[in-house]
Amino acid sequence: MGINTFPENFLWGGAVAANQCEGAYLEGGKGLSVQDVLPHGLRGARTEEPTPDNLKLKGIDFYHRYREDIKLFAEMGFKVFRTSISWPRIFPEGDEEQPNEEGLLFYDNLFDECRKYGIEPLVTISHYETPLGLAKKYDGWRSRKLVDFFERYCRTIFQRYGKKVKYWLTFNEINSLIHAPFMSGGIITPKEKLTEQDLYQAMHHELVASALAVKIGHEQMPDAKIGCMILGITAYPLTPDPDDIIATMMKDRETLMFADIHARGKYPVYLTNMFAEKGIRIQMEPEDKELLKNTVDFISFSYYSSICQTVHSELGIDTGGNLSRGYKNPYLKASQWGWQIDPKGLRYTLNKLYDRYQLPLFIVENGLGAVDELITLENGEKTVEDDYRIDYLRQHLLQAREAIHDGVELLGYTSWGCIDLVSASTAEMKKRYGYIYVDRNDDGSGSFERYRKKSFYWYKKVIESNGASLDEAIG
Ligand code: BGP
Repeated sequence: MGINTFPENFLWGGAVAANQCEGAYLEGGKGLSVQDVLPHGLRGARTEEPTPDNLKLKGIDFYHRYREDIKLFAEMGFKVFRTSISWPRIFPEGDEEQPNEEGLLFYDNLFDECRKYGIEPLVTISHYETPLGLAKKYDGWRSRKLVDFFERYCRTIFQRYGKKVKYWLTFNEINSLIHAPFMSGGIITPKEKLTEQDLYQAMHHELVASALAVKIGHEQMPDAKIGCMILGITAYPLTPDPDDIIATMMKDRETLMFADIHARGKYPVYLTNMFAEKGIRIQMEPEDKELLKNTVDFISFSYYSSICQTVHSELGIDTGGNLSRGYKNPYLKASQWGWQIDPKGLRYTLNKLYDRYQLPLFIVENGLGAVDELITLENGEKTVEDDYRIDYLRQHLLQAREAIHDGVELLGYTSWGCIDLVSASTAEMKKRYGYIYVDRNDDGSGSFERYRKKSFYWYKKVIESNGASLDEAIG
């Protein structure tokens, strides 16, 4: 391998999640998921029933158009495609004894379609789509019972897809449970009524379930690679004040504690001490300690931006944003949604994680959510001239390459929302990430037609050249 290249078998691709693209929310025997009653993402309240303003109910109609979409991914040269299995397609209420065959068949076909083009599926087992039945009956992951239902779900899908899927992720952004208990953990009790004890207990259940998935996954599929997935928010000190350094270390731990447990197989001392200080007592079952020792094969994470930390709140400006907030970095620009753009932070994050765990890493989300304008070229082709997106992705990939040069073992890169989809935090269509434009709008209008953006051709070239074309200026 040359100095400035990506490894030979680097897994180039893109990522989506079932709930943000499939639609068909009641087809094929699917039950409701928490997303079906969250029409406005994290911005608005949960509804009692699905409402027509919820764009996720139809998504981008991927359920019916996946063949066309995978063909487009293949045209770009994807080596890997990350998606999730919608848990309520397999177990509609979550607690059934037997799975829903029609749901299983859908993913059989989807993975076969990927394989047809030599695309490796990378599957998230739980991506913010806990069956609503489990939320209503058990208060989601607050209940230990969820570990059993999750185990049944994992055994079912490992058994069924073990020969088609090699790469698995347990919980999407597992650390988000603390910030978004309903969306991330199916916890129906309002956030303001939850104590830290409640949240960390739910977190413990997910961590045990994640380790159990690794254990049974390895037993059922000896060649499988199973990773955790962390919301990769990197914090910098706003000033050199040693108190800001410590504040930053504490902020980072909010993220790293999840990777620590997945990679080291036990709770770190700083966390158990924090529990003791706060009087938090985690109810553990006798087998939990042993179970947690089933550590992951690799660490995957999402990376969009970085934040600053400071004890001098008068010096900083709140970043706003969704899941993890901090202070603005005066050296960085932000996206239209206020997410600070920091490509070098990706190199830093990769190095930090690799130095800490010495495990292979996988960037499974990264990208720019932006408003796109569909235009018609002289030859009649419809497209989007998204140089801003190309620039964002190019800068990040160049930094990923630097990290590889630093010695980081990086398995692959799946940019987020490789085809436009409904956003998670705000449930909008106009926040687009894709290489492929989908004619679908916030008011529910649109034909669902697909169009290649300028970034489509750009990414195709990046993959074809295994990253060498990143050195070219944007044409
Ligand atoms: C992550 C989620 C994704 C995704 C992404 C972008 O937190 O794992 O599901 O959507 O963020 O966020 P948004 O869709 O809110 O722009």
